Amino acid sequence: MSKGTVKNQSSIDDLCINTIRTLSMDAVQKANSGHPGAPMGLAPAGYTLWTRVLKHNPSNPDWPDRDRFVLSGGHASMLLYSLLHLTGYDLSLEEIQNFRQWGSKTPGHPEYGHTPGVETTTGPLGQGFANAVGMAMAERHLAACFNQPDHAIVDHCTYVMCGDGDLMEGVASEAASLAGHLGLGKLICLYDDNGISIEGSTDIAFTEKVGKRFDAYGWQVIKVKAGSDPDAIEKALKEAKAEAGKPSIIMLKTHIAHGSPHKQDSADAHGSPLGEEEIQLTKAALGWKEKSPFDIPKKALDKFRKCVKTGEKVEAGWKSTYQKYTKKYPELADAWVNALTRFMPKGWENQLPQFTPDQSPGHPRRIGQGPQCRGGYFPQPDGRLRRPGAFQQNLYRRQPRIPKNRLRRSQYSFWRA
Ligand SMILES: Cc1ncc(C[n+]2csc(CCOP(=O)(O)OP(=O)(O)O)c2C)c(N)n1
Ligand SMILES: [Mg+2]
Repeated sequence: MSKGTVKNQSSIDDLCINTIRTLSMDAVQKANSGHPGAPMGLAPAGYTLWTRVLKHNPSNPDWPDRDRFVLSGGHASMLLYSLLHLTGYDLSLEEIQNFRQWGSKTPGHPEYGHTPGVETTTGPLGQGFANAVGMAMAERHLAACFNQPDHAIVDHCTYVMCGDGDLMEGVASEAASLAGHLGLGKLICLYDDNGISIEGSTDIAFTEKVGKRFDAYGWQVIKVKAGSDPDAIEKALKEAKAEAGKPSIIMLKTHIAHGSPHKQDSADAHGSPLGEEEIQLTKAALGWKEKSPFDIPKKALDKFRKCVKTGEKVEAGWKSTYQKYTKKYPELADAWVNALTRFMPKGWENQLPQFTPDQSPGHPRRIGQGPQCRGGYFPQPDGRLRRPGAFQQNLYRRQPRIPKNRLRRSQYSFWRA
């Protein structure tokens, strides 16, 4: 083993973490294709987030006020599939065994709308990170439009896991800059700072100071040296959640292919199966007792599945708030349903401004008038409802530009582009 230490499974936490690792290496091995290293290194972070912090209900992946989880490095998909199966989403063990097979629910990279619980399609590095920024913006916007002082029906965090490859991409930089500008305190990034990328050490092509860059963007930067320790990860997550005015990046020092005697900390584990022999050696090093591939210890499954009951309870709490909200604010509640179901009232298109080719110049500003003319009730960032009318021609423009970091009654400035 090159660096790092392997902690034998002495506790239920270790048993659960190793369950993610073994499922990931077994699935990649069976498919003879895939990326085992990142899921093995990120298993402690995934386990800690999903079982201790994430607000989710495996029985209802579409519950509107769930926390969002985005796996930006889609190549680490077996981490996500393991978590979905283990915590009780509608993703069977058979689907895990069919990883990367035609028609399965477990494609090489996660696909939105295909696998229950996958929040967005990821694979092109950096894109998931940017999507997460968009989700956090959406959360703030919805909260500003719909929450009332006595009833907060929108109050969730967005978590994104990303790797070196994501942070090399320009799209992630642009999105991170915007998130910092807007002070998106409910956006939390877990960065897999494993020092390895597809071609080898990050020394080859990625030596910038990531922490300093994010600090300059206006993010809270939290460094966790013990990136495989669930308690250290949980502490960092709590610190991140406590910072309401800035997004947070948690830089986790991890080991790609954690536990593998010959592949840990090596790019060999990035995108190839470990090999049958190495898997046996790794399982022995982890203190894994199960005999066959894909075996899941009952104790570990029981622990993970507690998420089902907890999730149902948390959603039930939200539902009771929502019911009170619908009674007290029936019009807003209607608008909320319309927004969620993307319902456009009949005849909305009649309110679009008309342009003819001779109108010059084809100024891009005119394009902005389109979405401003949506018919029907239009929820405003100040929580009031307005009916369509002449004023809508300049709906957004008439909104005051309220400074960043104001969670209520805030309005984004879309004039950045
Ligand atoms: C935009 C884009 N460029 C290239 C790739 C191909 N690719 C997939 S994973 C990867 C390396 C990612 O490195 P890292 O995030 O460090 O993952 P790790 O090796 O630590 O698992 C690359 C270049 C991609 N998926 N998307
Ligand atoms: Mg890496």
